Parts: sequence; C-alpha cells; structure tokens
Amino acid sequence: MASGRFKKILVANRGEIAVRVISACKELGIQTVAVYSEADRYSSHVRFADQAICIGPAKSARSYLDQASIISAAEITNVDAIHPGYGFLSENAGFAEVCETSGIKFIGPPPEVIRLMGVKERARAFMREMGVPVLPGSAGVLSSAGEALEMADSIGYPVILKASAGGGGRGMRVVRAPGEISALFAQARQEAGAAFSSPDLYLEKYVGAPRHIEFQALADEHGNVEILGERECSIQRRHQKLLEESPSPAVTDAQRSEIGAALRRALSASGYANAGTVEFLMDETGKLYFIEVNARVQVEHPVTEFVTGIDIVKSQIRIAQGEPLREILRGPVETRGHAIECRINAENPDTFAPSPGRVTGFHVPGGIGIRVDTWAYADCVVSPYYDSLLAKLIAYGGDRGEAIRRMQRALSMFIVEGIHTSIPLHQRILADPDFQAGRFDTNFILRFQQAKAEAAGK
Ligand code: MV4
Repeated sequence: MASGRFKKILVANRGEIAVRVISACKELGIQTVAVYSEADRYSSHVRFADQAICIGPAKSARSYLDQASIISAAEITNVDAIHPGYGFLSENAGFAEVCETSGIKFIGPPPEVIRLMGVKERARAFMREMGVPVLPGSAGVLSSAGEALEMADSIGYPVILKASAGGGGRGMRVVRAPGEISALFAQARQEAGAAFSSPDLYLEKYVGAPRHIEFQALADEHGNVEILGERECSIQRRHQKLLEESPSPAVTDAQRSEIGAALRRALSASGYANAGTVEFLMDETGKLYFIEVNARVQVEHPVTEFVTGIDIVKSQIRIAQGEPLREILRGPVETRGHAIECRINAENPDTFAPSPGRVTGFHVPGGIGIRVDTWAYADCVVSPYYDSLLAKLIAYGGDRGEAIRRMQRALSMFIVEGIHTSIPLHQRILADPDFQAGRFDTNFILRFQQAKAEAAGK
C-alpha cells in the first residue's frame, strides 16, 4: 500500500525500542505484531504486542536479521507496515525494497535514499553541493595511496581515512605524517573490504578533539522537512554513546538556524522521507561540519521529544501513512527547556564489560520531568546475545541545571539488583565540574577513566 491508515504494524526489533514503537501504535489505535527470538520469549515487547511470532534462534543473523522470516511473519499476520526500530534491518536498503515489493510499507526513508546515505562519500558530496559545510577532503573515492598522499599534502596533516561503506567509527585510520599514508591506506582498505561490502575509502581533514552534535529531521513524503533542533552526543566511549542532551551547550542560535535551513533544503532535494539524523563534528573553534546521515530513529530521540513536545515515533508512522507534516505538527517547531538521557547499560561501570544475568530487583524512578524507556522488569533476564541497553532514563528541566539535578535525583532512586549497570558511572559524570559547565568533547570519558586509573594507582 502506498499510503492510507495502517490497521496493523509489525515491529521488527526487540528491547526498549520495540516497546517504544508498540506504545506509539497503541496511541494511534494501530494493532501490533511482535517478532522474537527463542531467547526473547519472555521479553516485554512480546507481552505488549497484540500478536507475537517466533522468528528463530537467539543469534540475530537467524532471527532479527533474517529478512525472509520477518517477511513471512508479516504476510501471515497481514500487516500493513513494518517498523524496523534502530540497528538490525533499519538501514538496509535491500530490506526496504523487499518490503515494498511484498506490498508492505517500510516505515523509513525510500530505499534509494537509504542507499545514498549509506555510501558516506556520496552523502558528503551531496551535502557539500547543497551548501552544508563539510570538512576539507577528497571529492570522492580515493583511487590509490598515491592519490591519498597528494590529497593529504594539499589539505595538511593530520587527515583521516574512512570507509565509504563504513560509519559509526569502524574502519577509520588517522594519518599524522606523509610517511604513514601508504601502510595505513592498505590497512584501511583491507579492513573495509572484510567488514563492509566495499573496500572504497575517502579522506577528510582530521579533527582531534571534536564534539559530536546531531540534528534531528522529520520529512514527509511531499517534500516538506522540519528540523527538531540538535542533540549533543559527545559523552561516549568507543563509539557507544552514554549520555545525550538537547540542546547542545555549544551550538549558537545563529548556527542552529543556518544549519537548519541548509539541512531542510538538502534533505528535501534528496527525496528524504521519515525521521533522520544528520551528524556533525564541531571543531575546537566551534565550527560545525557534516559527517554522516543516520536514516533511522535513534536511541537518543527522547531528549528531542522532551524539548519539542513532538512524538517522533508517532510522526514516523503518520509520515509513512502519507500525511503531510503540517497536519502532524500542527504549528511551528519550537523548543523549550533542556533534556538529558542516561543510557542504563547492563555492564560493569569501570571496565564496561557486559553484565548479563537475572535482574533480581528493579525499581524505576518517576515524578515530574522524568521518563524511563525500558523493556526490563523485576526478575527479567539480560541475554548475552544482544546489546546491553537495559533502560534509558530521561530528565527534563526548565534549564540545563535543573535537568542535571533532576537526573541526579532520579539516578539515586533507580534500583537495579543482580547485575552491574552504568548508573554509578552516570553519577560520576553528572557530578563532574567540566560536565556541569558544558566543557567537554568526545575524549571526555577517556580522560575520566585515565584520571580514575591514576587515582587508584596512587
Ligand atoms: C572523524 C573524527 C575526526 N575527524 N572525522 C567516528 C564515528 C564516525 N561517525 C565518525 N567518527 C569520527 N570522524 C574527522 N574528519 C573523529 C571521529 C570520532 C568520533 C566522532 C563522533 C563521536 C565519537 C568519536 C570518537 C572517535 C572518533
């Protein structure tokens, strides 16, 4: 079906995001079908959906990534649409195509736009042509180490080699001097070829201590695009975000409106539809540069929901039904106050090692300005097969200070027994004077761990 109201949606995901999508469907009066692996029989997404179908064994490759099993489940249950959540099949252009050829609406961008955004140097070239600032770098794929050397010499060192089919930080190499480039080019090419569909590389000026800032977009299927402000995502470790907030303490009003205007033009021209995130790096001088597009709903979308009052997941579904943004948003996008999200992971807060097992005690905080998105419950089991995200704790305040204090209050009232969680780490981050002053970049957690190791060594 090209558009029209959905009666039933299949949620092709698990965990907190599956519960989040089911919540949106319930509010829209849409029936839901959960799919689950043998390890997830007792998961809450299975319980909250109207119907549930087992799609295979614990291993994702044979369940949540098994396109044929998911399409079969969708056909058996006669759903109108599939919501892929994040991860798994959410940015798989081939899966989006299979959905459409099976007569099932894929709740996400059109396959050709997913494909464009997945080829990172093409997305970069496109944004650059549309007047979105990008870092100095290669115009397209590098044909040889020689071309990379020539390029790097003209831009100046350090530079970074990135996989065209990569993203999320895998397969990158920082080149600090001309002598290093041929070996690093060969390594990066080899790694990209093994890890992704293609060995293609491109090159950019390297920013050593960037902030990671992303803009949230909503686009309808009629060419209209709105930007729902930005999120600050610099508090991360090894490309796993730990804490996100909106707005960013570092983005100025002028930047917000300039970047916002350029992104509206660019996304509209690309044929983008549904929700999307545009990632930027901010350099030491405060300038923003496009790096990549995430063509899906993101883990950290709730901070944007708090400051805009817009339900991003319900918007995704209504966009996929063909509704215009004007009807969905009913007025201009305005932001107010400040929101922070802490990812509560089932992991050791010092070593970051996964901590699967049974949750023997569980109590979530509530009260004014607090939201908890979780799949967990007392006596649930955290499986070693999937990511360690147990819950997202989101705090809203009239300003950043109030959001921080509210988050600290809520963390002190969040009880998880039986496994380790990242709660103590979040308490240390929130108490840090640099964090409280908004003075940090993507190296914050590294410095934090180093300081802790030094203190322990003495
Ligand atoms: C960069 C960079 C510095 N300079 N690109 C890592 C994830 C991927 N999406 C892009 N990444 C980076 N690209 C240039 N030109 C540094 C990173 C980077 C990073 C970016 C965002 C958040 C955390 C990061 C951690 C290490 C490196």
